[in-house]
Amino acid sequence: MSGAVLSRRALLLGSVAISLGPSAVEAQGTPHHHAHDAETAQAAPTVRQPAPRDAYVYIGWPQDGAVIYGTRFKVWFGTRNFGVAPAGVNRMNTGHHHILINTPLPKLDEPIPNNRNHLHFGLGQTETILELPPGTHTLQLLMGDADHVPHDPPVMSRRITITVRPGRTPPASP
Ligand SMILES: [Cu+2]
Repeated sequence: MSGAVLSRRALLLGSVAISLGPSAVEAQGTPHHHAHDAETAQAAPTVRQPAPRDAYVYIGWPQDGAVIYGTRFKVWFGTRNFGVAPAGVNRMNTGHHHILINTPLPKLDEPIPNNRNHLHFGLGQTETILELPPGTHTLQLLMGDADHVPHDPPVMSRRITITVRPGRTPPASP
């Protein structure tokens, strides 16, 4: 199995090298640990769990286009025809939430990255308090399975745009 993965990687690398031509030499000059990261990602399970066609997830609050006063604000998540389960729990038609902040969709056949633009809610949370600087931001929800891999088809919300303004509104929740 790992042999198949390796050969697929080799094919991918080969095609990249061909399409990039001379600049591929520069790309290969990137530090070695990047290659190791790629290996780690490839070694992780990449079988995508099925999701019902009618499953969806949405951002209950804030709404698309909202102007929010205060850099700390609550976000809550909703699902339909799909359940929430903590990370590590394999159960059909469930997953845990991820918020993508100011970033496009990640690769759907790999675990969702874990960084400030990709927040995991691996305990099964359905709301959070975000802290974002003043300005315009995009938010999108994407469910991941027990191993943080998006389902097939992906269960994700629309990407919304919000504007955060400095201000002193009372917190939305205690
Ligand atoms: Cu996750």
